[in-house]
Amino acid sequence: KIGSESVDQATASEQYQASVERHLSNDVGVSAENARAAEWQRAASMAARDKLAERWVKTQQEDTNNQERRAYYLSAEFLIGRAMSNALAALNLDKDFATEMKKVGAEAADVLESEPDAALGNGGLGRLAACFLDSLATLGVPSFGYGIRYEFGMFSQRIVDGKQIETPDNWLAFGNPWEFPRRDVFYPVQYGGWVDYVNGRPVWTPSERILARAYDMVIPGHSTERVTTLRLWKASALEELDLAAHTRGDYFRAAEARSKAENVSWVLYPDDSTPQGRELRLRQEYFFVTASLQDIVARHLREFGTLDNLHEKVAIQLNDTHPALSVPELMRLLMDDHGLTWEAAWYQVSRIISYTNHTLMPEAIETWPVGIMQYLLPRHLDIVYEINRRFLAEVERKFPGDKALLSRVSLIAEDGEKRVRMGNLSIVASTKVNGVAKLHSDLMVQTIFSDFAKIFPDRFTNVTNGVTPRRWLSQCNPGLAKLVDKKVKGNWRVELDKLSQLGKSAEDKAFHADLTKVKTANKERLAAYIKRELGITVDPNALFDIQVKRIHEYKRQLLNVLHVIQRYREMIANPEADWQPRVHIFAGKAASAYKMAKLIIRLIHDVARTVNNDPRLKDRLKVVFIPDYRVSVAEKIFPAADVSEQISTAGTEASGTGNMKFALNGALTVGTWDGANIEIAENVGLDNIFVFGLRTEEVEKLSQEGYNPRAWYEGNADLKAVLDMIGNGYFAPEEPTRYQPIVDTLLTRDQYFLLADFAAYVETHRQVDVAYRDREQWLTKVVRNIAGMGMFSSDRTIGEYCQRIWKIKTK
Ligand code: DL6
Repeated sequence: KIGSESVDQATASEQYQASVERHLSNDVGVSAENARAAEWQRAASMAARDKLAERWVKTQQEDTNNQERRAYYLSAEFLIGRAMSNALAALNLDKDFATEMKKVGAEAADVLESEPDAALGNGGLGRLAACFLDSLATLGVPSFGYGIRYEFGMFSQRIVDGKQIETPDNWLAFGNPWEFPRRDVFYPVQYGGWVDYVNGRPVWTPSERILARAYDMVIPGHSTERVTTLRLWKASALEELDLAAHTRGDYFRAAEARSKAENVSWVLYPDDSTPQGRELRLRQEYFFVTASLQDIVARHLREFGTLDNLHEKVAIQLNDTHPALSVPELMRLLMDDHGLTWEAAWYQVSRIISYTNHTLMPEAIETWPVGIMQYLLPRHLDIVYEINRRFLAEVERKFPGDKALLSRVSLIAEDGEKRVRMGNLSIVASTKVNGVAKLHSDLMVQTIFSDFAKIFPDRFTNVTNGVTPRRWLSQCNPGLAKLVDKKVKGNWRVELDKLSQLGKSAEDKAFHADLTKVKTANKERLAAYIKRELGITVDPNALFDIQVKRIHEYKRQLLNVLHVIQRYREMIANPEADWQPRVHIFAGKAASAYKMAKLIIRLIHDVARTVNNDPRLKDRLKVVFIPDYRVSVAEKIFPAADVSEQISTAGTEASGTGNMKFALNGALTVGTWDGANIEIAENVGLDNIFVFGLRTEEVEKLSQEGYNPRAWYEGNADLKAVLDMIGNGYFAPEEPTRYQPIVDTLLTRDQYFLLADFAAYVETHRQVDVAYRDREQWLTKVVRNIAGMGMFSSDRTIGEYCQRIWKIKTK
């Protein structure tokens, strides 16, 4: 049998190699002699895609035959990154690809690098959705992801004179070899108009109609032939051309419908955490919700011929509130299009939908002005009002006379401009509502949703996030993966718990030496990238301290900068001391309208300029901002880190997932008692992580007592000196007041308690330096980190969703 498998494998290799060459000549249209890296990339992707297509057909057939419940993951964002390495690994074709590239004289690494990232997301929430797809496929869960095929994804970030410049991300410029346009799958999407009541039945007469067209990406599972589907919707006009207008010579009018329609899926909104409330955004949300729901209902009717059992066969997960219009839309489809009564429709909807919350910040939870809803989705607004009427009546029965409670939980906010509260709408209709880390889920029921937790005590739960170990260890860090292969029995790539076996090698010096080699090679790779991109030389033997994530005040990149400046002061005061050489690396994008975040980026650059060019430091302190942070850059950064910065104010970061990727790649965390840092600490052991700063209760207490940041400034000479340097223009002599807004904010408000946490943070970094010098001790901690990361696989996370929320069996 083994013999025949290897024969099969040999045939598969030859077939793949032949297929790459065929695609190169037949689809890309160049000869092997003339092909450039990007052309090989397209040919190799198409050859892999053919294999995925076979798996897709087989998976669909199995799911149709088995008639099990399917999970549908609705998300406005899927931050997938590159597809090629992952597909090759899943198809077991990675070696064949390398062989083929060698044979034809192409550089495999250049070919992989030429693939653009699919950046259809902002940050954490979108990347989580991508990890979930990988796990849904790997666990063989009957499932679909649904989202928007944005023509332009997350903007590219360039830095000019230390300032962020956004440029459009034209990721489809050369086509997308991974997608399958489904020309026969399209649905109408309607907006506007009015609602009449004919014989008591509502009839919606929309004023605009466009189409949603399906484009599928096949997401392969690992160690299985199962796949899942990411179905993305592209907006198009019902009629692309107004021929009458064209004949009249009115060419603008002739094309107008088309461009107006296509606008809907044109650009991803680049706001992380702070919704903008623009009408086009609401159009986008409704667009992908209605297309996805129509698709789900149509599939169900094809397979079962009735809607009676829809709730038994369909589970829909709302990735935050962006798809919350699913609630009124599914009600509308069931009642208006399929004739169910309100009660029958609600029975179904409330058993189908569940909602994941990703943020505690009240300003980040979406609300839509009733006026815009009335104008764009009048029928849905009626349905929301009716859900609200029935829900408030139920609350009144449970808690009679509590008018304040009614106004707090109402789906409509009435203070000021009337608005629909999308969080409340999602909760009222959901089977389960979950947070994304233990602390976050606890705080969710104690703070923003405490009233709902009283009304629906069994509805709230926690499912801690996870990341896929395929992309975030096996593929991005092949050196470490190889070492793990040697030490760990069993397939850790799909059973990450097995990493705990590394615990017994925690003090093994030979293993430490191997780990050091791998880490150094990864740091050299990143150093070379930094040199190439920025012309800055960094020493791979220095400690690499890294903070990469969206730039946001609550994530406190600024606290990191304050520490760097303090270190700089100490070093120039005592240049001969035996300072631990360090490289402080930052990366991340700021929302285009977020002024303070952009100013922080600029400050990082000005500090870098000053520090990197100060000869007194003798290159022992370097500061680097890596531009255009994205998935493919992250894959180079995580494996190279010694220290992972996870320093949000306690109680503000829902979970974090970068924290998991760093630890999995052997970095030690410097972190606050926030989000999933707490569970990481529980799993790797408190001796192997550097926790500092105020806890959530302490932040709360300080805030209640009246936090006075200026007193902290006056009370700490170092802190005062650091802020004075920033305020006096030390880092921007050409414009000394450049950073006054930062200093003013910190001294008057300091909403995120940087000044209160400064001393503890600086002290923790002193301990890090000491710990880093004791190489064997440090490496023991590194091993214990990797060994403790088993639970942070997205396979575990998806397993929990299946078991506790969707009621879907996994193998
Ligand atoms: O759950 C994924 C991710 C968390 O790890 C982050 O802590 C959280 O900030 C992020 N939230 C968002 C924005 N949310 N909204 N709306 O990306 O989710």
